[in-house]
Amino acid sequence: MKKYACLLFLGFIASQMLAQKPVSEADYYTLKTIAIPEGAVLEVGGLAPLPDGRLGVSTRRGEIWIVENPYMLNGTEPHFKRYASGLHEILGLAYKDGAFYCTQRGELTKISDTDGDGRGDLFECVYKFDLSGNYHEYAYGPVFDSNGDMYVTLNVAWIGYGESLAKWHGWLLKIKPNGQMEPIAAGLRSPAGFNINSKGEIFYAENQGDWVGSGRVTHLEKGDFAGNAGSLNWTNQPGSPIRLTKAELSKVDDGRPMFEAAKTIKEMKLPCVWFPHGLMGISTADMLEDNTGGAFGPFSGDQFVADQGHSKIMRMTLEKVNGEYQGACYPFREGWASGLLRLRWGIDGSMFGGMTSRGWASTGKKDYALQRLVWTGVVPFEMKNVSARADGFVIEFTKPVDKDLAQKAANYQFSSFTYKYQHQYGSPIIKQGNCPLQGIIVSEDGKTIQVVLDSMREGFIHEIKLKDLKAADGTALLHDFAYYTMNSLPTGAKTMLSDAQKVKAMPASHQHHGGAMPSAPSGKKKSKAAGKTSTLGKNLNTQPADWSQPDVALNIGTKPGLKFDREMITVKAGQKVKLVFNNNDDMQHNLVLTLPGEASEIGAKAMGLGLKGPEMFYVPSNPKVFAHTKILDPGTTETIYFVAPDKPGDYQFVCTYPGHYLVMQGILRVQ
Ligand SMILES: [Cu+2]
Repeated sequence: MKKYACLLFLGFIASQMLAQKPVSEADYYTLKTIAIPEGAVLEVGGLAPLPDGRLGVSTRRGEIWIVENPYMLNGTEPHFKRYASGLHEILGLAYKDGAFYCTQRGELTKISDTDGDGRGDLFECVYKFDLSGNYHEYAYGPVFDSNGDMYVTLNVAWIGYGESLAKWHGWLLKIKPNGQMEPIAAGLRSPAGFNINSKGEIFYAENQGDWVGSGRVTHLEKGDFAGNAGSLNWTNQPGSPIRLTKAELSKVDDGRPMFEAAKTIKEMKLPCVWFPHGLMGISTADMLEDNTGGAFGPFSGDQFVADQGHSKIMRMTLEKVNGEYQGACYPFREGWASGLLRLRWGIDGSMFGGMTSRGWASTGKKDYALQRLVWTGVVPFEMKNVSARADGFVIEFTKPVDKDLAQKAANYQFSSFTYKYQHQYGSPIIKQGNCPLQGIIVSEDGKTIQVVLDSMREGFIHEIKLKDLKAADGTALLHDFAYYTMNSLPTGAKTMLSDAQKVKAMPASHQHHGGAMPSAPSGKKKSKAAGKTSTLGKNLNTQPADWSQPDVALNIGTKPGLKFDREMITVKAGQKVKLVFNNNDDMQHNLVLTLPGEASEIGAKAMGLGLKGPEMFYVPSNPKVFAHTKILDPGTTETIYFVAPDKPGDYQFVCTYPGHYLVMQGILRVQ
């Protein structure tokens, strides 16, 4: 208690200081790195904090370690002891009543230390998983429910598309301690993260892929189909709570939004929150509900969602509208050391993050890492919650807002969009439109702002962008955007606005002030088309008419782990080049040729394209780019033609798909 009061006091002092300078995530949440001893390759697959303060860690190398003193109290070193080894890729770990439970590739295993020497010595199979041997048949869990039953999820295989080659892959399964299994939900693709919240409800996070336009979180109940077709191979099996077939699903496989597909496929469960690809993250992983009672900051009851590829965590808030969950996602804390796969609470309300990036590259550069995220005691100025109304949103903040800034219409921007539901990999952003702001109502205490909007759309993701808002104490907003998934528009009367609350019609030139958004269909068509042309001119797919033949033909492919299959290619100055880019990986990629030393800047600019990114193939319109491909789906090829620069040097090629540029680069040497 005393420590907590002290924290609050320090927090008060720090917040007074912060009000004076730009804010960063590290001002509020500190990452502490847990030193891993040499000899331990801690590619974390699972984390299980023990009640006595030690931490169980399972690895993709098939080991389980017990870390003593993971909190590094008084600056002392942690101590690692190997509890088990020789297991097969343990991607999930739990601890209950003195035993560890883990998912290996082929089974759910209970491990006990019967002689008390600190090493597991009794290995019991609880339930065996069917396997085809495909590399993509990952198994996750277990997560215990309050009855002591376990839940696991199984990935579909990857054979150029997601397919369930062995029974129950693509499913959420419930397994009793005696090994009795009950299939619960289907349609899962790559369910690396799932949890059971304090109400006993199951949520799982999905990665972009085939049938999955973007990352998302879905509330799963028995009989739900979450969208990926592979799992439907087993709906004819005894015990399946779902009867849906691939043939029935193919009838809606025409690129219509998932919201529309769900109108005819009654088993289909819509995500409660979409995490727009590249804008919020690129590969959702573990989930964790904030049940720390305030020890982790002002977000009690929210859920945190890890992103493996972007080495960060995001935050999610939910509300029930017309009987189903929907809600919003927000950025939270980036800068983790490696690919963030697992999240668990420590006994002090800090958050452990277990990381690995082998084969699943990440913006955090380390191959593996273990870190702990600790609240500094300072409350950040954030959107705490976004809640839907029939004609807008109520945005709640962690602190009272500066009311003058909150009244300015130019500080808000709203739009909506969705994705295709299709068997192809991922989706472009489609059906985008603006939601003009009509009214602003700031609450008396300054903690909430109600915005009244035009053109809200059921079934769409709504982007909420705030600019230049400050707290009443002068603190800048830490994150200024959120995405709300509007599966259902709340019913209710239209908000009555007083004259003071009504937004005055702005001059047309201010309508899209400073935003990253393309304008509405009727809007600034000219500038948009111009931007597109200058980029597309560098994407020549046919041999120029004045070439009799190319001087040189090159091939570049992709490899798993965000790599090109060649690190350097060499051409002569001024040569006519034909380049075949072959994407043999299981993710989308492009290839962008830049001036020497400019690849990272172009990659960073690509991430800043926002909602415009997909339609521009994530290629910024920039003179430092001299040729590029489009975004290639897995297993596809594109041929481009360009003339090598006249000036010799080490030019670069880079994939500008969001987040990939940090690692996916090579050299085009011009001699
Ligand atoms: Cu890429």
